[in-house]
Amino acid sequence: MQFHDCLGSRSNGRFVMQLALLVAPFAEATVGQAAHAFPPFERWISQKAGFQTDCAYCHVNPAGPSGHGVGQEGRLDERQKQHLHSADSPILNSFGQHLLKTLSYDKVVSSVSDPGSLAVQMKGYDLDGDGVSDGEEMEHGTLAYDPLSAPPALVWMERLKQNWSFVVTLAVSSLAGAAGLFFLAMERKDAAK
Ligand SMILES: [Ca+2]
Repeated sequence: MQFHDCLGSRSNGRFVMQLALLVAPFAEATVGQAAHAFPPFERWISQKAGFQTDCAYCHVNPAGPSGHGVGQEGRLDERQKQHLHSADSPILNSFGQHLLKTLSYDKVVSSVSDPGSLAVQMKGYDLDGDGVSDGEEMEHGTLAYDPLSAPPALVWMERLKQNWSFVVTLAVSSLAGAAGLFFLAMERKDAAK
């Protein structure tokens, strides 16, 4: 896997500037120490999450866009290739498309030198509506396009915030009920004497 894999291809000056970022992961692959070298975004998410993610975090194909498989460039027709860097890119999953739609292709690519800034920019969005922002999901490695994939603690906190009045009411009611039962028991105990 190369830099090209998780960012798509474009033959212009920006990629030349970003070439330096290619060198380290590509070198890892060529020296044979790793069969799989990780592009900056994938590597950042994996480091933050504490487990290995793959290109499927943003791309259709877990192996990235290079190749002839589903969601890879070799399988696209000319019309589809015209949309490679647009918000309806055929090589991106719904979160990848959401990133381009929200920030633009250029902003996403410019974040490659500081992947954490991409997560910061996405903290104002929640694509899957699970209550955990896209940026927080990136930091935890959970899928920002899947409401069933989210950090449990953050989901619990969000639900607590949304339902705090119900929780308080339930707690007060429970305490009142327990107190009532206690005094009733005490009264019966006194009456039995
Ligand atoms: Ca979310």
